[in-house]
Amino acid sequence: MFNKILIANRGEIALRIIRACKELGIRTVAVYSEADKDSLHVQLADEALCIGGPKPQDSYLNISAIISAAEITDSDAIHPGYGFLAENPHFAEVCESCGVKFIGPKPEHIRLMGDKIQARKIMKKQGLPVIPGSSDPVNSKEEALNFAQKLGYPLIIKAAAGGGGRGMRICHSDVRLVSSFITAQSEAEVAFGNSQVYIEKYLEAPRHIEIQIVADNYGNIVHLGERDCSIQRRYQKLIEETPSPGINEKLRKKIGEYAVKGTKAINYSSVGTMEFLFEPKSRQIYFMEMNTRVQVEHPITEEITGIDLVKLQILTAMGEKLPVKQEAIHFKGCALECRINAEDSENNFVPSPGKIEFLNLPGGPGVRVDTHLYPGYSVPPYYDSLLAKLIIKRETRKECLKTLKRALDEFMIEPLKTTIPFYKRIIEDRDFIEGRYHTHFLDKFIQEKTEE
Ligand code: MV4
Repeated sequence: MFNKILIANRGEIALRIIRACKELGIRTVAVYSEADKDSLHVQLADEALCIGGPKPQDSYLNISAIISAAEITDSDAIHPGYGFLAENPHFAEVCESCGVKFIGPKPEHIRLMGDKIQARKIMKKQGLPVIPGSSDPVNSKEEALNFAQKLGYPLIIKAAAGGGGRGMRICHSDVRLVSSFITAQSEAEVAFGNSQVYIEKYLEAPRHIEIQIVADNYGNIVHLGERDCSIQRRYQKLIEETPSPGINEKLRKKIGEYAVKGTKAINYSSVGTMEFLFEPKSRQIYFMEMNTRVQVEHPITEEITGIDLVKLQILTAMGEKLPVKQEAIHFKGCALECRINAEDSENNFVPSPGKIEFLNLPGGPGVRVDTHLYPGYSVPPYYDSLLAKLIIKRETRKECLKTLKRALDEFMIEPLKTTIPFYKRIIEDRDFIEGRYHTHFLDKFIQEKTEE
């Protein structure tokens, strides 16, 4: 049993974790940077410690400061949230060696899934369909050209230590492949300290479908359905929804079974997300990568399953057995999330931090807002620009869109520039309304609007 959990994060996810702890009767410790002294997570936790300067390196990524804070406060466990240290296997190891439970998977699983080449290999061996491509690192231009012969163009070069779109290169010809190969390798070395790259066939217009899984320490694993995260800009998701408008019951079951099979094979524990690409033309589904953290978009899964993912993550870390069997999990209704960012969507999404003079959060039936904002709060410029998650839950997708429209109209964050006006335009788009979209929908949408 945990008596006290330290939250190694900030913003809305720190609040989300504090709420779960309070309902479980667990005390909480907030850590914060000098830039976050007026933050709500500092106010709402039972205790709070300043751990360093505003730069992430000095505070939320400062492993020794965080471990010291856990020791000073006699915390039993650390919840890393998402981002920062959430997928750092070294941090998870340091926690364990200091006798503090890391609320997440075992370090070996974080490390394994952090290597996208290894992840592909393991999942392929388990019989999951993986995107056609190299099964080992591609070490030379000659090897790369060999794969191009076999697979045909277009191809994509990805960093083994990448993920989330960083360090990727799309190639349409031998000439481009050769020139991109060396730059991809050296970029990967600079960005991740690992120059290994691999090659995949590039799918032109897939949907991004991810499956939420939860596993305990005793080999029990369930999946909680999919999220469609195809609506994104520069690999930043903006709208997520479940169920996916592009997936039917049969396919949902099949992808869910793949996700459970793959995570069972590695004896995974804690929450996790298996990412797939779905190609509507061929109706093929391919495993892409696995995330070993709780994700930003987890609330939409909570809304349609009635399962509290953060509580389950804490309980499984405490060594409790999964309280539900797959047969008892049902998906009810539709849920959708819009990420409200401090970015000027009318001006190339430039960051727009500053002081909030007036705030009106939407509410009423079907509306959930996960946010750390309050009137008078100053959004610091040092961190990601997420201000709030607007989560809508309704019986049908059509009703979701109606509720979303009125919730966006109610939402006021003055005088900051946000992504709210952008969502107001997207929900008027015929293809979006019909659920006909893929991973390049937003690029096209933005391009068309800018040309008008
Ligand atoms: C791909 C792909 C097409 N084919 N891989 C982008 C994020 C990173 N996790 C992997 N990504 C992609 N990998 C192959 N073989 C297209 C993307 C991609 C994408 C994926 C998910 C959501 C949005 C995306 C937007 C552009 C490209």
